[in-house]
Amino acid sequence: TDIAIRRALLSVSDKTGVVDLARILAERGVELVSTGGTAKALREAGLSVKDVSDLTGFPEMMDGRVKTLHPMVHGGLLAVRDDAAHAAAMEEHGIGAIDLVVVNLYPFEATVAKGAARDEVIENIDIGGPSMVRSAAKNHAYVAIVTDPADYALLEKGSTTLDERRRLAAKAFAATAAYDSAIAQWFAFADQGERFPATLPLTLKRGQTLRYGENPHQQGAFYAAAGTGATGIGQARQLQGKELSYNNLNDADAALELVAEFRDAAPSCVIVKHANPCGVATADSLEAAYAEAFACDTVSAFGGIIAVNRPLDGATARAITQIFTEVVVAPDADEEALALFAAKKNLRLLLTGALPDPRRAGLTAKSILGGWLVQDRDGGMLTDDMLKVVTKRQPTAQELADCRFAWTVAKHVKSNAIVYAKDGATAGIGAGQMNRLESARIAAWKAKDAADKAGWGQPRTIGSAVASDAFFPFADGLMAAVEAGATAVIQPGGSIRDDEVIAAADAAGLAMVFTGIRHFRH
Ligand code: 93A
Repeated sequence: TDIAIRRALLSVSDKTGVVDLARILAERGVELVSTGGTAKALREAGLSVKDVSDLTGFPEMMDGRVKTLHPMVHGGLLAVRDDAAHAAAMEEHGIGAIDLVVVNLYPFEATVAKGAARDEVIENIDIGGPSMVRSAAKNHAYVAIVTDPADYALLEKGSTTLDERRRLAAKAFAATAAYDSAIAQWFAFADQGERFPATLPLTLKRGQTLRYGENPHQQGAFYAAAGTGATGIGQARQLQGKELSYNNLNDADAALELVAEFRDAAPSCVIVKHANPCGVATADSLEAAYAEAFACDTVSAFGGIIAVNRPLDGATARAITQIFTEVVVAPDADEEALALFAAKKNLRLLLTGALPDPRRAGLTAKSILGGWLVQDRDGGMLTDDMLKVVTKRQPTAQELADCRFAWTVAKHVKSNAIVYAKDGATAGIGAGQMNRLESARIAAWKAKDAADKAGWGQPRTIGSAVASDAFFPFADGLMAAVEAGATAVIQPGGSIRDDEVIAAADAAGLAMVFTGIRHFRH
């Protein structure tokens, strides 16, 4: 089952490493056949190579659209060598066997990425290349197909094993599938402007393999969405610390998405635990923002994930390193911060560069039995014109600012979400409860607990604004917030009992604004 390489067809757009490979093959007595540009590169390196056009008896034509699409090529690739009829056909038509194909394709994705015009994009759809890849891969019993320069090394021995050819074929079909899905993605989204095409041509490329999944008995890996230009955790640079775990990535993503909402705001800090924020604050300095975020829930912050919206400075890094933190996510970090973190070997530091645009378009997906639920990412943003004061009392400027802040945080809290905030910092966060009243109570209880621990005398929910990710179906949740000391409320509105809820708010002297949109997050 070992096949000696006698004749190789090399046709590559990316010529990296091809001359070295060809030289080694030539030294082993392999006959080289190439398409125009590749043949030229090999000749310039002093190698002797046959043109595909000599093989086919046709010149490369139509701007290179037709080069290798010919029975002299595909017969040599597809023939079953020990089938008598195939052998006879080869004999009759003078078709020579090809034992190795080295191909990489027209750079379709790179052409799209550089913003090329439609014609240039279309011209970069490779037809002949994928055809050869598929012919060779189908006939891997006899033919080796190499699509990745990383595999050039295994050809140096001048022959391939069946095991190698099978592995190469699997890789080759994955490569053409990914190539075609990039093309289909461009047609669907860029050319046709579809948002939810009938077939979702998604290619996911394995990034890092993870030590395990959500639990140690599950395996896991990170797959990057190819061709989407994703700017997420997948592209962040890890500077130090142990390998990121599945949960680290999930939490770091939650922290990054939330802190990105504060991209253009004052210095801000987010502390996430189990994909929910447990403290968020904006302040005059990053150090102060961290201190305020930490104060919201000093217990949960232990082993948490921290994200900030400014380059980390020494003072903030010093404060962060006082307790155990799993991951720190920041756009950048200064020398002093880096030195302080370097002393904490277990702390994983991720530098993201510019934070992603919270309004950017994109799809999110979640697997359910038998398929995936796909939706636009929640890019919903509050604008002034959306806010409607529904109570007799208007919110003060500070209440309104706290309402907006609490609302932004609530968007990133698992439903039911209730967030109390005061002076640009969360005071209490209630997440993931099956009813809104419980979330309101838990958030208030947590705020009281934080106040007791810090010796503040009274919880920060006194005089706070409270945000609810969806409408209050009854007045009871609102009343829990009143009991906690909230004086302003922001919520979507839209309950059939809105009148009841507004009346309760008025009776308690609250200022309440409706947003008209909600932010479920399950
Ligand atoms: O335009 S094509 O789709 N028509 C073909 O027949 C064909 N055969 C090989 N493109 C074709 N190729 C591609 O040409 C290969 O996939 C490779 O990317 C490129 C190499 O061309 P050259 O050797 O001229 O640089």
